[in-house]
Amino acid sequence: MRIDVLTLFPGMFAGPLGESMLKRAQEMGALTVALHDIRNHATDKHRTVDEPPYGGGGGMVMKPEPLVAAIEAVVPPGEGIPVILLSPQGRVFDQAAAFELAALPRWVLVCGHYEGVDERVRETAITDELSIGDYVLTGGELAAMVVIDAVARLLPGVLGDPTGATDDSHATGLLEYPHYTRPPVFRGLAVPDVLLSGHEANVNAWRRREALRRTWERRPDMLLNAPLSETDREFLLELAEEEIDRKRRQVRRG
Ligand code: 4GX
Repeated sequence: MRIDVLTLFPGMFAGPLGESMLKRAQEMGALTVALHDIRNHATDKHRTVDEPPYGGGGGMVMKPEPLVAAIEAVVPPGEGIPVILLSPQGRVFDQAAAFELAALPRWVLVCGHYEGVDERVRETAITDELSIGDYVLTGGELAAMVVIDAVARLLPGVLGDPTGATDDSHATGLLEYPHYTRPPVFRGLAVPDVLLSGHEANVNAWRRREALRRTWERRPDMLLNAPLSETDREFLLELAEEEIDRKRRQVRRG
């Protein structure tokens, strides 16, 4: 997979891309990230990339010519390569979007800065818009790195799991079950017996229940879309009944 990144601050990417899994994915040849400095496409002697907005209001807006020139310099026209702008106005990036991008051979990320980009950049050169969440960053670079990281770990071989990361949180549509490793007792807290039993079916059933319990407690909204078996539904009904009983006792106490 090849990802082209257009940015005014290519230096921001060195840390994340140069360590751990993203470094390994690139060394393996599973991932190529090509960084492009938008400022190289400015044409005046001051290498201007931003201007005050028409209509006033303060802040600065990225002017269209350098940004569109930068995009056109990396995207071969007419090949259907997605050109994705990171912005709070985009579709919220989630695990489903990560899977969609992981299936593509090539795509482009455009990092905006300041108050944003001239609207004509969107109209002429952007095919999609993604937001990593409902908060405001200083620029699209950290958002781009989040997207790259979430997609790279899905590429075959990158996690050491040749099938891709299919068992983790959000791939199952549930939060993850709790994990334990040695020692068996830490500060008086024991690892659940079932995990030491070596009984695989019991371990799997316990993990499934704990994943359901966590999701019920912390992200009940996710249960609306998760694929659930009849056994799962019975267990969730038990959790719901326990909660009703607790609330009933609370009300009785006043
Ligand atoms: N998820 N920001 C982009 C400037 C900007 C605004 C509009 C293009 C269009 C963000 C987010 C995010 C702040 C990055 C504004 N560029 N990006 N920047 N949340 O908050 O992706």
